[in-house]
Amino acid sequence: MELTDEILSAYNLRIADVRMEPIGNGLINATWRINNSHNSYILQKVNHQIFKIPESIASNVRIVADYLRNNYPDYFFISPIQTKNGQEMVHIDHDGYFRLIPFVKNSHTINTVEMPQQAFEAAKKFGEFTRLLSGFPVEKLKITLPDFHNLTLRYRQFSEALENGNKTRLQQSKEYIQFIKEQKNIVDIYESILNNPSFKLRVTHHDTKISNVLFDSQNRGLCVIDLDTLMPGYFISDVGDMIRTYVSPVNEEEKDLSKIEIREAYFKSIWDGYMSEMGNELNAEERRHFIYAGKFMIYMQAIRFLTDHLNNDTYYGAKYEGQNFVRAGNQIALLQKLIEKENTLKNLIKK
Ligand code: GN1
Ligand code: MG
Repeated sequence: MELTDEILSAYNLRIADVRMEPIGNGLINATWRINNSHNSYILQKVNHQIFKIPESIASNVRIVADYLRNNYPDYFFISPIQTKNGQEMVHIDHDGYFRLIPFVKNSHTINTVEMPQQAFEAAKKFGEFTRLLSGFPVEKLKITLPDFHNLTLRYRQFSEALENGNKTRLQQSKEYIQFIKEQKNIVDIYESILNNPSFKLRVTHHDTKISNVLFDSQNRGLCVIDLDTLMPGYFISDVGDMIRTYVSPVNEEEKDLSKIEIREAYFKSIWDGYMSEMGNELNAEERRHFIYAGKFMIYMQAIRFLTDHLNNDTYYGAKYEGQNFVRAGNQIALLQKLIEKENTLKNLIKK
């Protein structure tokens, strides 16, 4: 992307004074680090093909920031920098929506979890975030992505792709399709959760991967970032994505499935970190679904990647032929390994 003065001048910055480099590895938004001689910033272009109303993200962040500032003034929370006209974003015609965020000094992000301590810290940060917002009126949050973690709908989209998808790819994906159909009980349990009054709608991050936590130089968690999908939700979304992305030493792009592993110590650290904050919030019925959370998110991600592959990569795109097929196979292997270890994991978190 070309950085234009139209974007920067909204923040009283000038293109001639800054250096810019792309950072991050998100699949949806694009991110750059911008430096001038005094300061460092993060610039993000919000993908408005996906987030159709970017203003609703800005609104959510604003009301949550206000609540946290009023109730927990010491809590470290990063909001976008306002433009000189007091706006949270800049809209450039025919280009899109941009936001500027201050870069937190001495912070860094990581892309893979290499120590259980990192899993603990991240889980604690996400748990703390939900806990501090337990008194926040969750219905005030705007829905930035309708049906984002609606597994019933994801399964329906998968079924539609089985009818209308790319014929060659359907043929090639037979085994994966079969596996997904066999695990349909994961959808049934999700539907029972929707009807279970013990499950509470909470302020949910919905994208708890490790690169959405800032760490300090001692590997302590500083704060959570990327609030695009901040919406009312169930704890299984946040805990599930942590299990999905912290427990295996390799991520969803890995082609060598033998490298996928369920690292028990990392799973235990997610439990310890999350429960250190949410222990008094989650009831027995919710806790009973802690491992299910992992199954729910891994299964949903396998479905989403495979559906996209069958639909010719229209959502995630593909950097090489078959990338979403690889990702789906990776997530299926991860789910299989999680199911194999379920009893061992249960014993780890038994009180
Ligand atoms: C997308 O853009 P990113 O990487 O933060 C996706 C998540 C998936 C993830 C898989 C809005 O997140 O739901 O889990 O890719 N976000 C959206 O890597 O679809
Ligand atoms: Mg994200």
